[in-house]
Amino acid sequence: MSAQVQAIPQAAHPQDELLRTDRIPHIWCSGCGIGIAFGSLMAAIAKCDTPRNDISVVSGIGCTGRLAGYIHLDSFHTTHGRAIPFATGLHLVRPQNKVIVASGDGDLLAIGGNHFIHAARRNVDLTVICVNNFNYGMTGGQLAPSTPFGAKTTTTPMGSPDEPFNFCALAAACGATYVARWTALHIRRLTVAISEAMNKKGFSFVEVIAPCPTAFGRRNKIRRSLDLLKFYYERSVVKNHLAPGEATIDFDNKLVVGKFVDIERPTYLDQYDMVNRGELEAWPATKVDSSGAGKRKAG
Ligand SMILES: Cc1ncc(C[n+]2csc(CCOP(=O)(O)OP(=O)(O)O)c2C)c(N)n1
Ligand code: SF4
Repeated sequence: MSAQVQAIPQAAHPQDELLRTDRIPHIWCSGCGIGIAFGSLMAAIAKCDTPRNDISVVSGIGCTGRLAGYIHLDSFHTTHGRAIPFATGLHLVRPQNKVIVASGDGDLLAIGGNHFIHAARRNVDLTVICVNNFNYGMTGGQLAPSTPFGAKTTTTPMGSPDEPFNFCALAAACGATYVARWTALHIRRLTVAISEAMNKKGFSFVEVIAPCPTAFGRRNKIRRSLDLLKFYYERSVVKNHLAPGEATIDFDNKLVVGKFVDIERPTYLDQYDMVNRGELEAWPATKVDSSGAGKRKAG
């Protein structure tokens, strides 16, 4: 090499610090939306004041589940459907931690559905991010609880006969304190939503509508990731604070995105502490008349 030709320093990626670069290349297909959700999560973590040692990420199994393996934090790749119970245990032993769950729609709401509804009901202080690509990507594209009515999957080659869940309505009905949905093309709003969810006390939920060109798009004749992204984005209508039950995902009409819930309510640990410190009045709060007065006479 001549003296004039200098080696070009390798440019650092701005999020290198949060990446386990030794694990790259990742397994995701080109055009997969999980990478975008991952990028937003890293951007939200980069802005967060909590020390890195006090942030943990838990995921289950699936393409989205692989995320835990690529993030340079205390992260746990658990079993299929069990990210929420694992994260709940972690939160209970280290309540100072911010615990983030990143999960696919199948992992979180098919096999893991019961954990989701009960953690939201109890208001366990977790941030739950669901990458909703409308099918089981990792195992080849089977029907998920999010698959749109009529959409084709490997297990419903004629089209899905099932009505899908509205995850945001479900989370809100179960008591989540923060609920938002954005597509993978609303990157800035998605990043803000993840930041807000991380700063919210209680069960916060962010749904990311993401392309899976390989398994879902291909079967439904939208093979290119950009076409899928465009398909979702063009149908999306921003309706912040809309009642979550009305926040439909209707591909022939509107795919409603926005922040639907942002409320305060005592967390699971607040209530657990209150009860176990003996600060609770005896149940029931209203007195019961046990004198016998008011009893109906026999005969
Ligand atoms: C107990 C158990 N049942 C089934 C599987 C097979 N399995 C692995 S990933 C997966 C579904 C993944 O779909 P989703 O959660 O939507 O994530 P994606 O791959 O689409 O990101 C299934 C059924 C498993 N690993 N463990
Ligand atoms: S199969 Fe689908 S979800 Fe899985 S990495 Fe490929 S595009 Fe992404």
